[in-house]
Amino acid sequence: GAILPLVINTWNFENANLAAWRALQAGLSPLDAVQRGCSACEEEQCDGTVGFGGHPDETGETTLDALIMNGDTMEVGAVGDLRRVKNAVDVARAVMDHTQHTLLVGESASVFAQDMGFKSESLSTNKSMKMFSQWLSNNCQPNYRKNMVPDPSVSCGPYKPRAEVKPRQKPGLINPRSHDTIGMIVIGPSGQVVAATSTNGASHKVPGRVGDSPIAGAGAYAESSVGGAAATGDGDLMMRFLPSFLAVELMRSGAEPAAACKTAINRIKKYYPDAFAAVICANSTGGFGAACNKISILTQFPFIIFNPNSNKPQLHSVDCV
Ligand code: SD4
Repeated sequence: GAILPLVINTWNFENANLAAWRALQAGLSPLDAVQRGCSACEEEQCDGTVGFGGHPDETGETTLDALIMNGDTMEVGAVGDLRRVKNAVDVARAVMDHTQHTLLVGESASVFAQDMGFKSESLSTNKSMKMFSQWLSNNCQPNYRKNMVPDPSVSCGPYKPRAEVKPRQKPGLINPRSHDTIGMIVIGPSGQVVAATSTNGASHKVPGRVGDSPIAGAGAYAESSVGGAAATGDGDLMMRFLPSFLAVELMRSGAEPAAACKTAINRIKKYYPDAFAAVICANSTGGFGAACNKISILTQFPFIIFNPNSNKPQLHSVDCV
């Protein structure tokens, strides 16, 4: 029989898991629960990789990506490159509830958020400013530019294409652990599957960069008749493969969650063996699993589940393959 409800999320983000579980216990909908869970991570700045004060871009600004998906109706709300608003997943929910759109980005997303009553404030902290100044004093290295050189008269940028094009930089090796999204799947007591993500993306990204997290099928996906998936890792590479969509499709064809996650990871690995990539999966009966690509800095991937059997947030860890 089904073991429901289920809350499962990436990494060791226990308070987020607990917040979602408590919301379910209080009778809130799975959608509200997954939103509460990701929101808890934004408030506590999980790992410095979710919410304000983390991972400044090339100009020193922290920007946020988030998504929420309702697997009953297939509605999605998402924001990318959101500026000056801390509550990224709440804004994503507002996109879902108050517009007919799926994804709003950049300054315009911030204007929308302001219209919805969200507070506009700097997302910088002493910590993020320090990361930024260290990066500047390190000659803006590492960075995400390919075949480009900064104007030598300025400390960093404007960038120009190199006169002589160098071979492509090997992908997947920039700041491999500098970004860890919260991705969460909640399955309600009656089998409603929802998913959400929230992140501040990649350190020293080119302004305007949007990662995998706010893209349906990449950062997360949910369909109540099948299950859900959520991804974390090097979004620039992962989003080329829609791993969350792929994992849900594999579960639709009968794959167990762990096997579905593994195949989604293997697809990325085939092209980018050094990619930092992990996926969590859950099916509509409460089965769950995860997979990750084994690289030097990630040999085991932690995730947390809460279900009626665990009776508390239970830390799991999967060996990367
Ligand atoms: C991104 N996927 O923006 C996110 C970050 C992440 O573990 O998940 N890091 O690339």
